[in-house]
This record gives sequence, C-alpha cells and structure tokens, in this order.
Amino acid sequence: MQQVPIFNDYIFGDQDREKMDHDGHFVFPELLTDGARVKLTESLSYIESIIPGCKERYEPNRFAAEYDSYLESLIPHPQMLQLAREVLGEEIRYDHCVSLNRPGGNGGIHWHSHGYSEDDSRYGYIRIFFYVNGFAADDGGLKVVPGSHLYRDPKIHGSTDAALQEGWLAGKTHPETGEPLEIQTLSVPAGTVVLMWTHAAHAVTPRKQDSDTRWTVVYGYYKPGKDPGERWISPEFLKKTFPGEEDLMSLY
Ligand SMILES: O=C(O)CCC(=O)C(=O)O
Ligand SMILES: [Fe+2]
Repeated sequence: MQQVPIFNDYIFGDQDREKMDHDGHFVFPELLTDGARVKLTESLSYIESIIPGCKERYEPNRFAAEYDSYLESLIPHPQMLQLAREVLGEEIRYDHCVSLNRPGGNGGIHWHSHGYSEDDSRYGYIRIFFYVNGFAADDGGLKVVPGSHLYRDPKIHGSTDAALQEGWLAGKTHPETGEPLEIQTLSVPAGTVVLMWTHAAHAVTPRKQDSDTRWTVVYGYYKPGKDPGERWISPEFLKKTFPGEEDLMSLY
C-alpha cells in the first residue's frame, strides 16, 4: 500500500551519521510534512482528550499507537523504517510509541537516560521524537549532553542542571575528544524530528503557564539481539503483523 509521505526530502550522509554517533542525538529541523503535522496534531489531541479517567497500566499516552490508527500507521511507515535503519542497520524491532504532549504549566522532566545492551555497543536503541509544533529552549525544551551516550549508563540522573553538573557530569569528558561534557539546550522549529541514542542524558524544561500544548510523540526502535526490558506493547498488539515487515514486533 502506498502511504502518504511523512517526511520532506532529507539527506542523512556519512558525516551526519558520524555526528549522531559523536553527539548521541541528531536534529532534523522541519522534517515533517505539513500534512503529517496536521494529522499528528489531531491524533495527539485525541490521545490527550482520552487520558482523564483512563485505564491504569494501559494509558493512552504510553500505548498511544494502540489508541489511534494514524499513530499506529507510522510504526511500519516506509520513511520511518528507512530512518531507523539508517542508524540501526537493516534488522530492527519496534519498542514503543508514547505521546509526550506538554500543556502549558507542564513541569518538564529531570535529567535521565534509558537502557539497552549496556555491555555490547553493537546493539543499539534509538528514540525518534516528532516535535510537531517545535519548542523554545525555555518552554518545554529538550536538553542534551553530547557524548554522554558513549558511557552507556542507563541510570543517569539529575534533578536540576546543577545537580547533574555536580553529580554524574563531574569530571567526565567526551571519550573521543577529551573535552569536558557539557549541557546543551535545543530550540527547534515546528516539524522537527530528533533522533537519540538511548543512553544519552536528556531533560526537558517546564512548559510556560500561558503557552499552548507542545505536541510531541516518540517512537522507539532497536537492533535485536538483547532484551530491551519492558516494551510498552499490549499482548494483543504484539500479535499485529505489518505487510512486508513481519519481524517488526518480535522481541529478537
Ligand atoms: O518530552 C520530551 O521531549 C522527552 C521525553 C523523554 O524523556 C523520553 O521520551 O524519553
Ligand atoms: Fe527520556
């Protein structure tokens, strides 16, 4: 089936791939098509509307693709899979689709990292964030620490920038350059897609009280071979098959 494009034309060349591996993340400003932005905003608004009173342990935000057919259709979308494969290689598995909408007044999230295959860097895991209406650095803005992913530490934590600097970051340098690791704040236009290796330290600044909702969704994919831990996929959804992508939902 021919699917409507979600990405504008882009190039992810060798230098871009090197930058992703060096920094731990890669930013594609305005990659989403206008059409995809409209559809995503509708879907993410719907997800937001059904959260109040929702079923515990099967929350619409955590299992977003299971509640909305457009979000589901992006899991095996050829452009999505191509992007994931540019980074992970041909063999990939789907892990999660989580809505990350942040209404005005949302508190953001503290510094953290995530895990996968700590002992073997041949197996990677990436998050693909769709920042549908973008963000400013001080308004639901993503913060990162280039190089932090190379430590493959799944338990980075810091409740503030200062706590991270005095804690996990203290004395740490980029393994390739020897430069001290530093916090970087991002500010991105609407339609931006961000790729991130799972072990990268990241945090999000609070959304301002009078700001509109930041519409965001993230898709997780990994190179199979190791146990990714709890995948946010219901047993029913796990049985799904996508034409031409029969292995996408299996664990290994
Ligand atoms: O809301 C965001 O921009 C990032 C959320 C996050 O930390 C994650 O999905 O892993
Ligand atoms: Fe995270």
